[in-house]
Amino acid sequence: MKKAVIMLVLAAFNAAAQKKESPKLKVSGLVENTMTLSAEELKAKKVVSGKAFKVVSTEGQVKKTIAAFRGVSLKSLVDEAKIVIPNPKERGQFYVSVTGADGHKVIFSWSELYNGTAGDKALVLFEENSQPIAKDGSFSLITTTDIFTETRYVKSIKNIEIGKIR
Ligand SMILES: Nc1nc2c(c(=O)[nH]1)N[C@H]1C(S)=C(S)[C@@H](COP(=O)(O)O)O[C@H]1N2
Ligand SMILES: [Mo]
Repeated sequence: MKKAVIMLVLAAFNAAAQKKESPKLKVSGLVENTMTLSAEELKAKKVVSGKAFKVVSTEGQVKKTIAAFRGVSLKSLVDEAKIVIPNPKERGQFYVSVTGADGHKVIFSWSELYNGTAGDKALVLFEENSQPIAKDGSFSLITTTDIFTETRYVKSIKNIEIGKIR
């Protein structure tokens, strides 16, 4: 009897260890709704697709090309999380930071997303080259309006955080 219980406990631990957690993307900071999203949940939102995104260095060298991609706009996620801006006059002081699993971090200003062209062109991808992004985690970020796109190409995104400059 005792042995059977131990076996059962071991089996349960084993099952838990084998169950692969799918990577999640966190949207947090100065927002009303903190969100934790899986690739499946992103797919259920308004999906944007495109072709031939070039990762270009600041010297103009093409580092690589993403043949086809699918994702959602960064702005749509920020909108859903809803930034808390108590004083609208200070909206130009807010930013959105995007951080990879290795700590690599880039930012977008509120004005870039809401007053400029990057708003609908900064994309959180769940598919690169028509495949789920497996190697580097589930999500990456591209900004198709950037000329030199390398700096804001973030692989394996883990966090999107809304903040305000001090
Ligand atoms: N998370 C993360 N993303 C990153 C980087 C990084 O170090 N960490 N480096 C950037 C730089 S400098 C380049 S050139 C490209 C390289 O992408 P690749 O390794 O897929 O060719 O990723 C960009 N995105
Ligand atoms: Mo680079």
